[in-house]
Amino acid sequence: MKSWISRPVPELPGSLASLRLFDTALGQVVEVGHKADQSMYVCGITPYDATHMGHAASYVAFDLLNRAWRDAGTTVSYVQNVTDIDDPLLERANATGVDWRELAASQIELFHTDMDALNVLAPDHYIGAVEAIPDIVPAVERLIADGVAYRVQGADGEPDGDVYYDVETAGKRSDATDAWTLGDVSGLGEAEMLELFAERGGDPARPGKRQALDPLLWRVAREGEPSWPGASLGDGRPGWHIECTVIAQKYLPAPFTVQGGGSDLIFPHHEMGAGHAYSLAHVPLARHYAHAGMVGLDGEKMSKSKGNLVLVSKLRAAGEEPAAIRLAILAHHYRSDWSWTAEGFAEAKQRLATWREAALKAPAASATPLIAAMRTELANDLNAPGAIAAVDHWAQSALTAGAAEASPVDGALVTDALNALLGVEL
Ligand code: 5CA
Ligand code: ZN
Repeated sequence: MKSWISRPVPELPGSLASLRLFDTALGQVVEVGHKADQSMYVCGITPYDATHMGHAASYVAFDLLNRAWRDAGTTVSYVQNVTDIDDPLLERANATGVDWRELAASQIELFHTDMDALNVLAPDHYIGAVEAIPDIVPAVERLIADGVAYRVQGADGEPDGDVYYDVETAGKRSDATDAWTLGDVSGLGEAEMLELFAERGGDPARPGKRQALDPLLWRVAREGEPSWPGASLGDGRPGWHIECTVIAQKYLPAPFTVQGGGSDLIFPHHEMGAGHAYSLAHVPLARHYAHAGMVGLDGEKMSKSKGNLVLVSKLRAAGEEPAAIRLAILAHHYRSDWSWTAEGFAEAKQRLATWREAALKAPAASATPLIAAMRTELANDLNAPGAIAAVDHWAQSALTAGAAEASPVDGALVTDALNALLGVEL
């Protein structure tokens, strides 16, 4: 599928030192390691209500990682999916009387426009679930052949043949130190897993499953639902986790460096995806799992059902500047849960105006130490608020020094650094 197009990233003198990142599975900040090539997979949208501030914040978070790596002189392979077939998309399409394909296409288009506006670098491969089906089918067939997936007999009017992943059997397959067992990514206990599984698309009570937590791999065709050829599986459509696993395995090295998404993807999505991947490839899917915090509105969870979505496109249509939206997001550490507020946005707009004024009055020799300070902050688990504080500090001294001492060279360099490292265009 076509992606959006990245805006150019200015080259800066010097480079970022090696990066430390919080690893969800290890529960601590780790050295990511300085390599010539890094790779990341960031879970994409399910295109029915794009792009709210929570989505935007998760892509801006991993854009910081992308930019930090690039600044360190690293080549980055970046893959993102789009869940262009899944229950929530079909439910929304049915509820609103829109064809699911049209709904998906329109929301994907909107998402790309928003990502471009927010200066988020585009993935190298942008892959839809539907286009991945020819790769997903043989993967599911292999899992069945290997005895870690099974078909369920239909009950209560459901057809026979839905395929589920056997988490228990899969987890016992290998005693290699890097082998996956349930809980390795999320670190959750069974009760928490059961609750989240039901909340986030799982079907713990489905009759015929071996374990309540077994996730769906292939859903055979139902009347009135779209389906695709599934070879020995029969016509149907893929489950959610296998989609990301198969796309990541096809387009990235095994293991790739970072699997990213919002913290609501830790379980079951990234947990199960890691399991699927290990069962298929016998190596871990990713070296590190990283997650961005959840964004709410004025202290409440942002959700379509509550009608409290803050959409990037709506703000843009109201004439708000994308750079200010991005700066409002970056004022919060990517791992924290936070709320979008009018005050927070007003502060970001004010800050952007201050920085613009300061760039015209940048003191001589002020850019190099500022860039070093920003790099130090960003290398420390992508501490954007720390980097922002460094820029604020620099801006205050620039504005105090007065225009007489202004150095256009430094102003230009700081402007480049804000763009290259934070993605904020002055
Ligand atoms: N298509 C799947 C991933 S394969 C999906 O979760 N789509 S999504 O549209 O629901 O979410 C896209 C990304 O935005 C995910 O990384 C998700 O964790 C993140 N996200 C969703 N809601 C929020 C929120 N309120 N705050 C922060 N991030 C969010
Ligand atoms: Zn995903």
